Amino acid sequence: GGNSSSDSDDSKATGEAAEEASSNVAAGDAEYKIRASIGLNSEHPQYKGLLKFKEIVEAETDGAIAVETYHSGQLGDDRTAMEALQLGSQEVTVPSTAPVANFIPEYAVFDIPFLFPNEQVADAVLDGKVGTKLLEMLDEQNLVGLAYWENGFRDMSNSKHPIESIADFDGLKIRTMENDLHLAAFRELGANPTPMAFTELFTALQQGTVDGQENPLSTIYLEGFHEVQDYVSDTHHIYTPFVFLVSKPFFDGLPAEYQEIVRSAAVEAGQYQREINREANEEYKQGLIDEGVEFTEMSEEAIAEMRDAVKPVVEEFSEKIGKELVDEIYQAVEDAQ
Ligand code: TK8
Repeated sequence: GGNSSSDSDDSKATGEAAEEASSNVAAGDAEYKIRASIGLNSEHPQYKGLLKFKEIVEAETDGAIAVETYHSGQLGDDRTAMEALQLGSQEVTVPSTAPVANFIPEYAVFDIPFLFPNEQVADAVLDGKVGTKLLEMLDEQNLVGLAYWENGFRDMSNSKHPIESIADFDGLKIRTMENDLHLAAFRELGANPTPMAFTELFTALQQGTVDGQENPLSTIYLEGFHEVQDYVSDTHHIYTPFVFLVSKPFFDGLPAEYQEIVRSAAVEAGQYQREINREANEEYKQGLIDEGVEFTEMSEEAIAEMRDAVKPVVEEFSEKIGKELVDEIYQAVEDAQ
């Protein structure tokens, strides 16, 4: 209670869910509090997207929903945050889709190497039928999926030598996300992959527990990985979406009007986040070069070689994902071009 726009207080939530939520609020006028966390730091477009979400939700609910934002895995890594949402002890997180495959095997469909030729096709598929279907699957995991944001095309970094062709992966210790398809694909390329939460990655690179990792240039640059990595190659081997998740127990307890505000804010903030994420890619590349990184542009032949090498992995995982869904996403990719 005690909201500044008290004339609309009556239309706001009443009942048990509201009381429970507002009892979490130590101070301030909000009836509901959303704790929203991400894994990347406050420099990253992902955090700017989260701030946009906060701005929209707080404005459109006249402050009845307060959004607290946390970056850098302050509330835990992707998997931990998802589990907190399932339990209802946190309200929002925006993980990469790759670790979601540990909860819902179908999510590995986004991990198929070289699936999306560009961001526009990714948008069309994610915002279309296939993406929507995958969002709906979250329900069975006590999660509500509202939108896809963008992590982006993943590139290689390492401390040993330039990666110019598949032979350069040989024996390299690579950190991957906690995702079986990623692990299998890097094994197939000849690397020695090990799964790890993002929150542990910088230290692992610094201490040499792993030689390298793969992430979009935005992350490599903005997280300062160039301080501990000398070589970057633009392999673009996998496109990783972010998925905007809400705790289902929390979402179900919101009045319909607020559910709609939260839903459209997640979408609108996502459009903004995709835009700023794409804008700065050249800047990140130049930034890395200025910091002394040796940047390798992969040849078409080398990419074709990588694509061929991981084909057996795609075959193997098509069974686990479901052949129908795999066919469906390939069709959607084709239709979007
Ligand atoms: C951040 C992660 C990260 C992902 C990874 O929470 O783990 O490498 O690319 O961005 O989602």
